[in-house]
Amino acid sequence: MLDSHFRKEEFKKSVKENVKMLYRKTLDEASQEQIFQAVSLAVKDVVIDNWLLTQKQYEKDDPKIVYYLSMEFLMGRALGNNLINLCAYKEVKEALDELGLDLNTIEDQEPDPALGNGGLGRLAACFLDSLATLGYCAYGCGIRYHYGLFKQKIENGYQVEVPDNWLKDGYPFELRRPEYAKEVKFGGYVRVEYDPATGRNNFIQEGYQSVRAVPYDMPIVGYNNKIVNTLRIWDAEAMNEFQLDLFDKGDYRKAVEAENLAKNICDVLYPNDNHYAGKELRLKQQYFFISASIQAAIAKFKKKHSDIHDLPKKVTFQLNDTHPTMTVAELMRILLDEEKLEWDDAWDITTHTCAYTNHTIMAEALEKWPIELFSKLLPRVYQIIEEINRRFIEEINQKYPGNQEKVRKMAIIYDGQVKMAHLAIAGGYSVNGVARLHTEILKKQELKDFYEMYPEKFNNKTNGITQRRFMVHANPLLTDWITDHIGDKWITDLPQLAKLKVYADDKKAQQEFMNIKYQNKVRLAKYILEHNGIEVDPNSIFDVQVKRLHEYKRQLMNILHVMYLYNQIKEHPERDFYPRTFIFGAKATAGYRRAKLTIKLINSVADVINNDASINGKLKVVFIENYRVSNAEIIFAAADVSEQISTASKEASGTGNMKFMLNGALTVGTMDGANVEIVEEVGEENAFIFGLSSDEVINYENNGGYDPMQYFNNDPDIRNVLMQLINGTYSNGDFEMFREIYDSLLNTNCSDRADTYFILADFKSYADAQRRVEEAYRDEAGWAKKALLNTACSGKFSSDRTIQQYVDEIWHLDKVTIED
Ligand code: 26M
Repeated sequence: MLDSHFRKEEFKKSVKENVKMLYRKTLDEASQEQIFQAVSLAVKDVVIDNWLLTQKQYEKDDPKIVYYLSMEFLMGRALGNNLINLCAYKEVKEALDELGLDLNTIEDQEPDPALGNGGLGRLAACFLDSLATLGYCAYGCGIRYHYGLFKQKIENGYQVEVPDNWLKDGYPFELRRPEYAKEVKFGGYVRVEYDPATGRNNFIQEGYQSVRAVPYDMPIVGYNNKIVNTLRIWDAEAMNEFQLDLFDKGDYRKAVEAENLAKNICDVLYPNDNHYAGKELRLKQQYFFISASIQAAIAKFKKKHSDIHDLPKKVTFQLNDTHPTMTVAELMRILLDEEKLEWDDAWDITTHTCAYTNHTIMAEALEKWPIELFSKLLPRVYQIIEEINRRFIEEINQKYPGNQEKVRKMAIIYDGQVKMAHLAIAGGYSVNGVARLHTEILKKQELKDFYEMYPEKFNNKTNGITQRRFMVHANPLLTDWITDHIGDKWITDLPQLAKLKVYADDKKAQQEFMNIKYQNKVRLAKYILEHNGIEVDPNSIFDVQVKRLHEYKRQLMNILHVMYLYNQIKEHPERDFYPRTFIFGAKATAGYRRAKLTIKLINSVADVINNDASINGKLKVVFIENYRVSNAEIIFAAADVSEQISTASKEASGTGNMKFMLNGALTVGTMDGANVEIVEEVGEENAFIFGLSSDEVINYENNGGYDPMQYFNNDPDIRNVLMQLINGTYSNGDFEMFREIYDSLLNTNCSDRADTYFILADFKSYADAQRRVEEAYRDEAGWAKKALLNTACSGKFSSDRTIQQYVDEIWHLDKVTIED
């Protein structure tokens, strides 16, 4: 299906016209950035037609809507992806060629909209792609951060954070919608007033400050189906009329306060990943976008429906982790105070409309807000949560009479804190984990009491990724190869990749497959040379770990193993060692000292190893600066080995693991998160599994008995590597530089248990898995087969499958098709 706007001549004309109208320039005078704007505008023109068509169809069909509420949407660049989903990429590339322009260069002008940290935000973006592609009516709701996740620079081996001013040149794929602005109220107090007409109390918030929430809409283009959904991100502005009014009354101070409150709400995305910090501004951000989103959703519902009791039939609010849990209380507030419903009625509606996804079992990620902060900022919402809590405790007491322990563990408000996860579970009809193992751990451990009380709420939805971005856009060579062999249905039906299995032993197919991998490695090598100034050999094994830097993800174990290999090569220069390039990419939260020191360690080890001519280039270490969605696409396509080495039980799912597998990389991994299901699909013989099981880890954690010092005492290889952290090997003789890391593994001076993430326990079995990698890689045909099978068996991990399961088992949405 080729849209008429993409007939080449018309498209070329439109680009030229746009350059003229926007910049008063001819093509040859325009900068690449200006050409990007002009091309994007030409594409937006087509997208908007389909956007209008889609909204008309929704208007007509009145399907049930899911609102995917998320503090983060890690969208990545839109231009290339939109062209892919419009099935116009090749035509547009050719048209631009004819104008003497290069589409890749133009795509590179687009800032990466980085409105997310990592897995959770990228998952939200994949889900929006799948929802549009499958034809479901969905809105993403979030925040229009003026600064996305920081850009990472590496200076002297250290991470330096640089602000990401992504809106600076104007973003072509957003549309300001001031006509849908909403008022959001903060602070003040609640006045209770008896209403003789209804015989009930009215609760009136007074003395508050208001912020105007203004939505910006971004189009979400479905694949080849004319559907365009909406990502609605809210920006904060001062309430102008209100402000003028205050000026008239001479209350200048209040006017300025209102202005200031609005000013900073949407300034910046908090760069924490899997860590809760308890900042007031973060709470403001949460209520700001939730209140605006829920108000807008209710207003939309009421346009078509007169009975608010029908809300659960027409709307689901999916909470992406606990960050949007305010939804439960805000919906209650609207139903009680504005719709004037009775409590039980309102609660019934709320608990049939909200659903919660849990993304982590890391204790430090759990949101617990101090009640003092909460009640001051959101007095009416807090009052409602208190009543929810009172009734919830009543329910606990009924179920477990006299069991104070249950109340202590499950209450929504306890120890002076509001526990957001408890509110999300009590206030919704579904609780899901993001991989089978993760959901089982939730049921058996972290949320055991809640599972006992509400077993029917719990379900699993194993994560997925969109093949449109992570194969069709990221890996055009493999895309064409696959389509040549099995047709193109896999683009919307990934399990069709299984048809490739018949080629696993086919010599020609193997060669072609590995040749494409080689070309993608050349592309990455070029990127690394341009961006890092390091030359890497595309014939070496590309062994890649890219993800946020966190202790539980164990980048430290990876680099310690590199240090170990280096020692081995130096000690046994005669031994055959298959050349390997270890590639890292990771951002660390600004305040996370140990994570930042790990980045420094990786870069220091890289410096020493890459400059040691005596090892003949057998080993290279590269830290790719500023890992993000756009360079991820190049990295996944080029990987031979995928490092998924979290401490078992800690990684809820992982989604990078799936992107590697799809692109034919083999997993070195623990039995954690979705790795378990990856191995189940591809077969244990086509992956390299090692390490403690989640049961073993949990057992140590619950019962003690882990002693990392034993490994240090009894294993000279481990001891050597650890000593090199404190003898200056990688720090120009500075003994102190990496001592904190050394201490974290063996000591004792640290607040937590030594080696919290069982690096020493798993080290030898990791090294052994890596030996098996090398051996397997030497068998060229054998490796090609394994790589091909990884791609062929990755069908389960499409977000299309995940979304269909959300639809069938949680949301129950109606499928929509666009009538032409
Ligand atoms: C919390 C409080 C204040 C500021 C930021 C946060 C916060 C932000 C992001 C907390 C957690 C955040 O993300 C967690 C995350 O990305 N979890 C990952 O979710 C993926 C998708 O389900 C899983 O695949 C990963 O295993 C999981 O770590």
